[in-house]
Amino acid sequence: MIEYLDSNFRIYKELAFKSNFSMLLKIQWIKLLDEIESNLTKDNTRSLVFFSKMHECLDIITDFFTYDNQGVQLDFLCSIEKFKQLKRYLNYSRMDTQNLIQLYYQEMIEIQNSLRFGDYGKLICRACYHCKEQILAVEILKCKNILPMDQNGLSDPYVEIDLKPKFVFLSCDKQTTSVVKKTLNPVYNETFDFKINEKCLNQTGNVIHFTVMDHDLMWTNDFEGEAFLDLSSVPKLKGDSSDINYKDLKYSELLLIRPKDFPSKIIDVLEYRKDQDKLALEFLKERKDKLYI
Ligand SMILES: [Ca+2]
Repeated sequence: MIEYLDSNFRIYKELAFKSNFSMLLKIQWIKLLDEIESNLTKDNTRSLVFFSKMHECLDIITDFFTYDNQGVQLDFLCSIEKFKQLKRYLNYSRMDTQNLIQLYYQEMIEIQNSLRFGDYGKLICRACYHCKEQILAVEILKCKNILPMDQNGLSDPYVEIDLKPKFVFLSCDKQTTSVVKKTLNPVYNETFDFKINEKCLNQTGNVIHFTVMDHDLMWTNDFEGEAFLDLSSVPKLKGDSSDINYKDLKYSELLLIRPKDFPSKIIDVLEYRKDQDKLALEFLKERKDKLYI
């Protein structure tokens, strides 16, 4: 392909004015990105080797188009949104599954922090870490303005609290608040302890995962929304837990989100791996119920 482009561009270069030639290169660049993207999404059975080759291919084409600064400016090539997306996607495809999963939770935290308004209500909670006892304490205060899930225009909400990624917190089980019946503004005032090592608080991509559900007696419980709290933002308390004045600890107001509103390329990459990769499969299984609601 490079040979083809080279010989054709040589002809154009001789015939066209410099500005026209540069315009032609830019148009061709965007067309090529379309072509690469359509190849990536055509088939579900792409292997890691395939992704790696596509990444190499993108690098070679980038070099060709910039041509030692005599072609299109690298800044222009890199400024195209499709190029950024492709590059990110192909970078993901070269990362190992554990890193990808941690990056996914990091993405969720970034989304969470960037939002000013939400459609699914909010969760008010706070957390702190007791260094001496190695206990993470998570307090669920209340939810506000969640969506009605039942025919009476209300819900029976409860909150699941879990630490993610699962492979980091293997010995921590999910914990659950009580169900508050027939309300869109449930108050819980419940605290949950998790025994974890302090170093888990320093690793990016480690999060507290909150899932708000509507309890149903007859049917499957409904997903209201979820929220994430970065473990590295949790204050570390040095004294004994009995000495601590909890009034000084601030509450966080977390907007509930639904992952279908923020499709992630990381999910696509893990989908390709799931048949050979148990970790990817388990992660997707756990996320699956929420991804498309
Ligand atoms: Ca219900």
